[in-house]
Amino acid sequence: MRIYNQIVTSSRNGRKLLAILLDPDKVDESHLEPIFNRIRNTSVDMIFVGGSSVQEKMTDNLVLKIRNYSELPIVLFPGNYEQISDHADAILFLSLISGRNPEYLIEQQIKAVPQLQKSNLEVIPTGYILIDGGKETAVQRVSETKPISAKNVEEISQTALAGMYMGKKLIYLEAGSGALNPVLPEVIKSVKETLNIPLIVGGGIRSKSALEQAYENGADLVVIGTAFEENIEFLEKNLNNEHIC
Ligand code: 1GP
Repeated sequence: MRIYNQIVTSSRNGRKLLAILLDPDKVDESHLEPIFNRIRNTSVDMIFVGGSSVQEKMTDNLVLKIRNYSELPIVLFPGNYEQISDHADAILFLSLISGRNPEYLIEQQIKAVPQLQKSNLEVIPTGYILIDGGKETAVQRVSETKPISAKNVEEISQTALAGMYMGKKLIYLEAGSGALNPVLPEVIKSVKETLNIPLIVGGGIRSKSALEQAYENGADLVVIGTAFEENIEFLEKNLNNEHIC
């Protein structure tokens, strides 16, 4: 449990983690070299790879290419069971616990088993909670589930706690890729107070202040995709070489 232990240890020590999300469907491979030249100068801790609609083999292909440029841990953040690459280090074994679609609560997970059994991937059980980020996002469209209302702190906290009681090792609060509004600080704070497992927050984080706000309110790991996709200078402009809060 190398990656999970890193997250837990960092969480206990108050060292905040940052992951960059690369979507195989969106990343132009010819940009990988400049992307990783940028990432190398920042305090990014891991690379997440995944997307809502990615064709088979594209994930494996991207993971292998990333290996040419970076030694950072690669964590799969799959939209479905076809996005599993044995060449990554770990997989967030997601269950969309905000939704009520059995396909994303258990079916996809069962379909993933044959490949996981053959791989050495570190499997990290993760409760994935979709929260309204102000517009319909790909997760909502693909999973055909509704997000929880952004201000419904009670339902979000109870869902997170139910996830922990079910044995999830991480909770991921997701406003959706490209969300107009990131997860509210009071939601992050309330969820963090109820959990004794690490908390991931992502979706719509596009500024240094949004990043710091997420950390200050209890996010242990923040995931940034769109802001970096749109401007690979985002990290250098918004991070010093340190993001401990
Ligand atoms: C999406 O949480 C991630 O699943 C990242 O979202 O693309 O909005 O940064 P953004």
